[in-house]
Amino acid sequence: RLPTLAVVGATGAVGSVMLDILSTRENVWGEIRLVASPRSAGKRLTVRGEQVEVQALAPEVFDDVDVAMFDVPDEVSKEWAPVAAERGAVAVDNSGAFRMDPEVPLVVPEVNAEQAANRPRGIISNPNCTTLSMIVALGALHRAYGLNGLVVASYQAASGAGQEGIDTLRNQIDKVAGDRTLGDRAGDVRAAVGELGPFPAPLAMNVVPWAGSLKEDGWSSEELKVRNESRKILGLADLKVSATCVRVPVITTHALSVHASFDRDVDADAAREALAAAPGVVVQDDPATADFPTPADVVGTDPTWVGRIRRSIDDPTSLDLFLCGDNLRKGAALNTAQIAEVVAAEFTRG
Ligand code: 2RA
Repeated sequence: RLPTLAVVGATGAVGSVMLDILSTRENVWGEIRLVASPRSAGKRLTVRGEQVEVQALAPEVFDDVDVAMFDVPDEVSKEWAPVAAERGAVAVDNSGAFRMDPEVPLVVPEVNAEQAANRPRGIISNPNCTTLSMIVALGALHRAYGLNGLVVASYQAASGAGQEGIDTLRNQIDKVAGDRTLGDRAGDVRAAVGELGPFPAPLAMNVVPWAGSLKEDGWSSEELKVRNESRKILGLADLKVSATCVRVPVITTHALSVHASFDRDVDADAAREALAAAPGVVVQDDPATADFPTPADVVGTDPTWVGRIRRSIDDPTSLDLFLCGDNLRKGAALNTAQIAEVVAAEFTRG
């Protein structure tokens, strides 16, 4: 019997990418049930070429479900992932609700797939999209050299803030496009863009050094997620991590510039080879021909793209690199689907 899958949050920004991913990856599922808030119940969505009616979230939708994916806000996951688990499903959750729970594994299949089996609460967490956009490549470098420190600057896309983020950036771009008087006086862009939406400053024609909510000592929640989740996924409880998370006027695909320090001397060519050999990573690195990853070229693809790989001039044990990953695919839906497939393999193995 092929396992039954429920997709909770099927109508959201990540949910629609999930339906595309489930329709194009090798099919390992029997029934696929689509679930959303009562507001969206009754809608018909296409998955694997078939129309499926969306059901309202309720305990009974999890009956006979083997794996339930959640792409919903933290508070919805907090309440409903345990309900799915109680009813016998393995919950794969893409919210922040359980990521740092010691009884919930935080899984990136290319890095720590084996941890998916150790799930005392019946819940597996999917990391935050910013962590996910770099961690597959960093896992490969850790295996080669032993990672001991990260200094990260992110360049995060508007869609990380959901459909509201996308709509806000598009509306702001409409407002400033074609106005050649803007951009050389303080405040002129702010006056022109209108609604700020989920961002604390204008995003069109700007960069904003903020994502998430304010935590202790001036850190943002997003910066703490990059630190804490990287430590948990790599199994490096003392890894030194400093992150500065920045929003940029890109619709989809997060980019990161990373200074990574290791236990051993590194070599840029050997690092390129280790990255090129790693599953899920593509090296695009020839600055002489302007060949490096950018969000505009990477969006819609599955891998983590890496370029600008250099050995630090002042420290032979450090590498500097630039990474790009589609925050809605590997950063969210794809990694969730990959975790679910790891669990599905347990069912088909019997
Ligand atoms: C962001 N990482 O980009 C967050 C969303 N998960 O805002």
